[in-house]
Amino acid sequence: MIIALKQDAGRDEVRNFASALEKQGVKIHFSEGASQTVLGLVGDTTLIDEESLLAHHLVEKVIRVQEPYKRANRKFHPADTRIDVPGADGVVRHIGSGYLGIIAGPCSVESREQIVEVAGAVKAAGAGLLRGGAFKPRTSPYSFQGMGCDGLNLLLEAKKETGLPIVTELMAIHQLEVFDEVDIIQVGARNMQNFTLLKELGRCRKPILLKRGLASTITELLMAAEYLMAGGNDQIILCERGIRTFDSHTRNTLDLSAIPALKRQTHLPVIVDPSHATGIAWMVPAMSKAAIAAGADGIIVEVHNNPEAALCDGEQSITPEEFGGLMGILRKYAELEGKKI
Ligand SMILES: [Mn+2]
Repeated sequence: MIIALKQDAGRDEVRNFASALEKQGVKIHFSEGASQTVLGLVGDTTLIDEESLLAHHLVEKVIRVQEPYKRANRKFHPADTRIDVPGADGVVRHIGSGYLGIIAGPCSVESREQIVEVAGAVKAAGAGLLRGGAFKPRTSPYSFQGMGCDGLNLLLEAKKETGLPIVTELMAIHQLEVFDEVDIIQVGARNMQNFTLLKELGRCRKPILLKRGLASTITELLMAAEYLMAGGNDQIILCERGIRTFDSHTRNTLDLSAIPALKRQTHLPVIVDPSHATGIAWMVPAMSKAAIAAGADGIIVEVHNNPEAALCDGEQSITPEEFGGLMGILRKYAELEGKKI
C-alpha cells in the first residue's frame, strides 16, 4: 500500500502519522520528493482501512498495491534506476535511465588469445562491458562446462587489458569468493528461481544481471528481482532472453512485449539478449534493433572471433565485424530514442 501525502504535510506530523501506522504491524519506507512525501507500507496491509486513512488530513491519495513486489515496483519508485559500473580504465558505464548498456563477448572464455582478442574488438566497436562465461550451465553434463576459475582469471586479464567491466555467470553461492573483481554477476535463466541463491546475492553489493527463466512470467521475473532487493541489493538489471513456446524455429521466442511491460511495472533497467533468444547469428542484428526500438536499456550479445570453432553457442555468435556494423546502427537507434550509449 502506498500513501501519497498532501504537499504541505509537515515533517513532525508525518513522523507521528507513520509511527501510528507502524503500530499496525507494517514497515514504512519514506520517499521524499521535492514537494511531496510518499509512504510505502511493507507487510500485511490487509488490516489497514483505506477509508479511515483517506479521512486523515495529511493524506492525499491511497493506492492499494496489487502487485506482490514492492521494491522493484515503479509505483513505489517512479524514477528509473541507473546502474553505474566503473571500468578499470576509469570510465563509468551507465545502464538505464537514458543510458544503453552494450554488453558483448563470447559465450564462454576459451583461451587467453580468444578472450583478449574479442574484448579488444568489442571495445573498439563501442561495447561498454565484456561478457564471458567461466562457469557454464549446460543442458548436457557431457558438454563443455566452462573453464571455471581459469576462465575467470582470463576474463580478469581481458578486463585489465581493455579496462572493460566484466559480466559473468555465478551458478552456486560458494563461487562468490572468486567473484571479487567481477563487476556484474549474472544469474542465468535456469537459476532465476533459485531462491536460496537469490537470497544470498541479495546480501552482496554488486550489480546483478537477472535473466528471465525459460518459462517464467513477467511477475515471476519481478518477484525474483524482489528476492534480491529484499536483501538490500537494489542494483538489479533484468534481462529478457527469450521464452519457451510451441515454435522450435528459433531457439526461444524473444518476448519483445516484455520490454514495455517490464518498463511500466518496474524502475529497474531492462536489457535484451538477442543471441540466446534466437539462437541464430543472422537474426541478432534485427532483434537488437527491435529491442532498442521497444525501449530496452541495452543488449547483451554473443560475439566470437571464430564462431565456427566456438566451444559453445557458435551458431548464435556474431563476428566482431558484424558487431561493429550493428553498433553503427544502434547509435542511430539510441539517438532516435533520446538515449546515450
Ligand atoms: Mn551462450
